[in-house]
Amino acid sequence: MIERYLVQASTFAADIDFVINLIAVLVGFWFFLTAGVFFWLLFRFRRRDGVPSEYITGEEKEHKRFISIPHYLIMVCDIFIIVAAIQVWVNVKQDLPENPHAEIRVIGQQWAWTFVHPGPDGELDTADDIVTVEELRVEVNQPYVFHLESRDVLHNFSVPVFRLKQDVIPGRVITGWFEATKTGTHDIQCAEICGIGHGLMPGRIVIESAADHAAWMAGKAPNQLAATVRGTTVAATGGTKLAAASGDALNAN
Ligand SMILES: [Cu+2]
Repeated sequence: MIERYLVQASTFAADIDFVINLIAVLVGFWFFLTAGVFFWLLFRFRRRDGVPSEYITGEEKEHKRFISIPHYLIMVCDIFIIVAAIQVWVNVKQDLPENPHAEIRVIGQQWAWTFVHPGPDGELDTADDIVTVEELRVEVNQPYVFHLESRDVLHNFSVPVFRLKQDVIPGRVITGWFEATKTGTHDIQCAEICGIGHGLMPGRIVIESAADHAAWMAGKAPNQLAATVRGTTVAATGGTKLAAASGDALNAN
């Protein structure tokens, strides 16, 4: 259902859509059933002249089963949802790829995203790191590990086409992964209210072929931002250093 409106562009997007669809179908079934029964009862037992209302305590067995039987059936539905959700959770949030193609750093701040790419040597925190603001570039069909950091408040790194959403918490480095399955340019959003400019915190992810990605990298000399971000984390002292160095670039936006 969801992929008709928003393309699936990561290896786990279909799994997450499956869980959302499963919940929608199971909860939707009970919602429409109970709403239907409710309105039917309202109509069937509406006030009528000369018919006194019946007093029901709900304690008799034949009355109680109208609650207990649906209750047990709904609990069976819950088991399906929990099993599916845990499987997807472990795959997406607990496990990390053993041999990631590259590691990237994603830094949220009021109100922009900064991305640190490892550069041609494939290693973060080296001289050839490529730092961009509001544009993340990755190679298609390659697993990436990302490290999320915040320079100020709570943000949330959200890539809707990946079905990826992860809180970014100041003082912590949160690690996760993704593997893109389609080339293209898509939105990155902040999905946590982070201040007055929250809605103006856009980013984009450019998913490209290996050749295009190599060409982009070759044409991108390591810049001054990279030298400053290198070897620092926001959790430590790097936050203020980065702020000073990237101020010009960010203010230009
Ligand atoms: Cu934000």
